[in-house]
Amino acid sequence: MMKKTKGFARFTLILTLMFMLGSSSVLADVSKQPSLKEIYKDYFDLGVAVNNRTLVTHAEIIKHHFNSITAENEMKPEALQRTARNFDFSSADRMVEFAQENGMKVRGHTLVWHAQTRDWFWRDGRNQLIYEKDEITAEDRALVQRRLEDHIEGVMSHFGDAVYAWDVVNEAVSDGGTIHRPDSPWYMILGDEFMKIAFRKAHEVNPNIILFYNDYNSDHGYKRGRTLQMLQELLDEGVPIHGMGLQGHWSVDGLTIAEIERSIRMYADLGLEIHITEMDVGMTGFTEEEQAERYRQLFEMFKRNSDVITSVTLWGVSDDASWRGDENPLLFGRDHQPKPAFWAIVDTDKPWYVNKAEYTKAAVLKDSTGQAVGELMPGTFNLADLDFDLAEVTALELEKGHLISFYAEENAQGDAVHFVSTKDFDGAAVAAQTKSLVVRAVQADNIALNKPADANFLADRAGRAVDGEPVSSWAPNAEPPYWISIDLEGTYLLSRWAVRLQGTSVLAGQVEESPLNAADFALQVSLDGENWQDVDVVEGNIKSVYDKDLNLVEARYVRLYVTKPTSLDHNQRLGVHELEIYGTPLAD
Ligand code: 9MR
Repeated sequence: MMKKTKGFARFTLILTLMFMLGSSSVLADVSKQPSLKEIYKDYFDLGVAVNNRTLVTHAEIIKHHFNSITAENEMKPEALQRTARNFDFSSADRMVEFAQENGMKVRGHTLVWHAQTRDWFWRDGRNQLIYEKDEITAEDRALVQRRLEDHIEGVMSHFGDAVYAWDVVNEAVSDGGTIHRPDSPWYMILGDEFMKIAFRKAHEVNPNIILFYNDYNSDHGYKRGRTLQMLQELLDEGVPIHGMGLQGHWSVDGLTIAEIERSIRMYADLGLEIHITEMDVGMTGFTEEEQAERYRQLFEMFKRNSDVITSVTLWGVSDDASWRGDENPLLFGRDHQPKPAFWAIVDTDKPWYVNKAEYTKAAVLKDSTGQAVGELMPGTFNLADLDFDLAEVTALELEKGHLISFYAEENAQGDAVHFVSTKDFDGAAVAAQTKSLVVRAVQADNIALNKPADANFLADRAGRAVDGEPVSSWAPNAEPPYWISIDLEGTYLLSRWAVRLQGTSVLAGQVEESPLNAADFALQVSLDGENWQDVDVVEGNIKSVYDKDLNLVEARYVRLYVTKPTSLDHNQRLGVHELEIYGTPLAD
């Protein structure tokens, strides 16, 4: 046996430390995450802005999830040509090399901008800033035009086809009343010619490259009209512009999805290809879940418009490496782990937590010491095949929106008992009576929608309470009790119910509280349509919407049973505009 020396001990210690770091580090986890570029490959390229630091610190995430990169700063004029004719491509080349080694595309950002551009571009032979001169001469203009063209030529010929698309001009449209941003030295010196010069030169240097105009807030009404007008005029003159870059610095609130979508279609109607070039979604004042929902809706909309959107680039990898870091706007958190926003775009048809559970875990089972003895993904398992003993389990921790069902027979057959998270679970008793279990997401749809409905008054109008139409209602006008029942046409495990009462109607003023609602009522459930059991009893309600989570309960039929409307004396009228039931179908 090898004798342990001091050196050997240190070596094993380092190995152990490396192993510990390795096992908990991002590197170890990233490959298990669903790859975003794979998920979106039939829709558009998925890009990310990188910088010298993140190219190293976030390399695994970048490679796994993205198939396009943009240099956050390293291809801007001040980075490539800090002083006249002294091109420095070192950082930019490293990025192109990284992209090529990993089969990624490179978007170039940006050739012509008023910012991050050294002012030597705009100084005359006497070192005077030309745009500050009282009179700008033809000679001054020629000088600046030459520098502009030389920069474009130098940069584009250096990268050749390795940079497949360029933001030729960035942020030229004004935030005020004029079309052109008045404080841009390019505009001050060359007038609106500078756009034409830039695009024509870029196209001349390399006709293979797709050329973009890129800007922020171009989807906002205040800026959109002017931007469309400017682009239309340039296109009418035959200026080679191929694409519109919408930066996409959004927030959880702000523009509606419909408004952003309308803008995308308007730019596309000019015949332009659309790139979302600098996407992030600031979440100040909102939760990570609300941010996730906004990301989900945006990506759902991008997919709908993938006939014109060919690339979506996130402006940074994780919140600690974002220009708006205090707004935590990206898909990965400060710990470089996926946020709810990441999980939300993995599958835009499902809630983020369902996607997350499918790739991580949906349930943790713990013993009396608080130790996790088992972890389960969504799925069906026979107890005999589990690698832990259910009898030892005394607590269940389900991921948000999930439940666990134990069945009397193998393969989820026979009678079942159902649980959500609980600290008080008798694993021994459950194990003695069951042979299989199912872990699944609670369904998020309203299962009462358009199902057969019946009532003790105005039965022919009962369907109006389950038609998904908020204006129509079932409105009995007689002596209570009133009831309306729904046949769910299958057995479900109910987890939530909601009723939208008279106060939600336009006539009642769509008020939060109203004397025209229901005061005393109950939700009842039944398996046979004859024997009913109260599962939620409410007294003295005045709210127009009652929405409540339920203790899991099995039902085929549900009934709203109203014993007292809140309505005024002499008017017993009650309006049920919508009765909603949420639940998960159970295998028979
Ligand atoms: O993310 C970039 C940040 O690191 C720079 O400090 C900043 C300087 O202007 O530019 C940021 O990127 C901008 C992009 O080039 C153009 N659109 C707005 C972006 C955010 O400011």
